[in-house]
Amino acid sequence: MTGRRLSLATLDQLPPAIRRPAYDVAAAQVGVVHLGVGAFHRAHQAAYLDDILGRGHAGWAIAGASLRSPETSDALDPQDGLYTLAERSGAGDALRVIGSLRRLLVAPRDPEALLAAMCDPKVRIVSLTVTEKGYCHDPASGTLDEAHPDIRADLASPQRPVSAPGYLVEALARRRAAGIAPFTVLTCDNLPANGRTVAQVTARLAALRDNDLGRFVAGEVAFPSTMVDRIVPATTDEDRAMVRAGLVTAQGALADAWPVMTEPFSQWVVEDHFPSGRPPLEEVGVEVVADVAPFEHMKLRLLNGAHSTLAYLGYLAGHATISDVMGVPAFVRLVKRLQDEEVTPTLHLPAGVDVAAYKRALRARFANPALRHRTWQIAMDGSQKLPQRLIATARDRHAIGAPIPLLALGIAGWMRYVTGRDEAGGAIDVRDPLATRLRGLADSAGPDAARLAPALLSVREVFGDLGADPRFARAVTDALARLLRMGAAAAVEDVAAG
Ligand code: CS2
Repeated sequence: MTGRRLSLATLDQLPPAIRRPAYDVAAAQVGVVHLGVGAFHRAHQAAYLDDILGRGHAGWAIAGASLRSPETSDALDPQDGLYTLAERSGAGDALRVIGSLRRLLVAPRDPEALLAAMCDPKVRIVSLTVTEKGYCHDPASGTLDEAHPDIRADLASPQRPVSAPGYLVEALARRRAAGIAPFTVLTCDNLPANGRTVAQVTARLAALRDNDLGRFVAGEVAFPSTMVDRIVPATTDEDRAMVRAGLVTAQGALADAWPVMTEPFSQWVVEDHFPSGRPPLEEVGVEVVADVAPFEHMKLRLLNGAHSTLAYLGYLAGHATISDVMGVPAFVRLVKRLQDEEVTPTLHLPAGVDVAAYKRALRARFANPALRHRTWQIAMDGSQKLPQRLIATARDRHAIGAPIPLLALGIAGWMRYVTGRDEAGGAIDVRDPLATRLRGLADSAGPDAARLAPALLSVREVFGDLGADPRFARAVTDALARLLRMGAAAAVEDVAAG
């Protein structure tokens, strides 16, 4: 990155229209360590905490850690942790500089520095966005994958962890040994019952180290559940150029090595269970509730379930972004029918939510023309996402004998996608922890739904025991047969027409 950079020294030169920290950034104190300092965190939690700091609560700044790649830290260190958040819509781009990220850490470079930060008594929350696969769990059952290479490494050398659960357990053990109250673990990933799942994974890893430590984690550490929602496509060089053109000063434009693109919408629902204290989240629009489950189901099934369906089928039909897919009337009809007919009847809605308005708003968000959210990006890690996004809904429908033609088409889209070949015979760059295994199953089955569907339905991490259910298998096999025969665009047209 060349030229003048966004930093504390240049912040005041920005035009007044660009919102910036309304507090003394240098005086803010770290109260949260965050694992997984990627784009989603920087568009969501870090923006809420920027608002909290702006309201005078100086103790809630963030130390953000990357568990793998140093890229974010290397980009933001020369900028004093400052970065631009661009809220994009058809009405234009609103730029805002965020200051809540006060420290950047790269775990593999200096694991002790991260553990020391997690053991600071002033740190009362350790939050996470490490994506679904970062929890090293079995997606279908939610239990720790004890054979996971990172978990084995963490059991072999607990003091030098690799995985997110490994860091949590080691830091909690050190705090306990030092007589420091545990931090609250705040997961902000799209897992089902995310607090409970992370509690289970962490307590199990702790117990594998030492039973007493396992009991301590299970009994003394709080793991509130959350529902997080904001669409955040990966940043491109075009986005960097757009931001640079907006960061004008009298001395020329300022470069930001890693701005984050997002939409105007944002929602965060948090279970109120923070025995070690928390920021006054209600002041900045966070919904603090007793039970997150109804919000979580609504969001995972209506938003993420539809997103994955649009991503697989849209990619196969040749569309690069979700807003492109939403330009095709048959896809819009498919999503609407999926949401109305197959998902909504499975939900116990949160009190006071107008679900029709919620769904309309979702479709408008998907259609946002200013967000270039790639179908390929959402298609990533499907083995970790499908269980809570589509399969749980199918399971509930199945339990009451209700049909699932639309869910089945989404699941079939995933099956077609993980074969690694698109409809024109070109290669698909399938990113998934199970990619090699899925590809192997698909290669031996060949492009025949009657063989391919059962081969993939046997993957228990994804389907659990539902894969063996003849009625479910028939619905998915039929959908896959249609998809292979007609291609995605025509299959969507056909199924959406009902
Ligand atoms: C998306 C989510 O990439 C994906 O799988 O479905 O990241 C989605 O954009 C967010 O959950 C929206 O809150």
